[in-house]
Amino acid sequence: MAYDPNNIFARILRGEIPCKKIAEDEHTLAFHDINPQAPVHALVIPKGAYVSFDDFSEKASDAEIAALTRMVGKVARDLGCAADGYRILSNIGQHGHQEVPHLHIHVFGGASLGRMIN
Ligand code: D5M
Repeated sequence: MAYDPNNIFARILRGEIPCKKIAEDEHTLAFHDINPQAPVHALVIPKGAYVSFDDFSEKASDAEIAALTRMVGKVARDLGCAADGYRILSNIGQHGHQEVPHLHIHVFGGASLGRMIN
């Protein structure tokens, strides 16, 4: 799938629409999900134009991959999830029921999440 530069997260990255920012670095942005599914529900996205984990895992630089991984861990720690645990998830494409076509890692926490994966 070609990257759509007008998807909602691209617009957040360009500052065209607001977000509740948690943290940012050279390669990544983290913000609160607009429709939280848990007491903590954050999203971590790369600043690069990647549709999903699929193209990211193939085309992103080692620095981008490292930054995304580090940011996911930092966000979970900073939001107080590290001690009791949390869940990370990325929906990919049609079968993954991905809605926004810009890679995002969900970080869920703040309560026992049960055994469901979505
Ligand atoms: O999930 C896409 C997620 O993106 C879903 O949990 C809602 C969230 N979302 C959508 N628009 C916004 C804005 N504007 N701010 C914050 N969060 C948003 P998916 O994995 O693609 O199904």
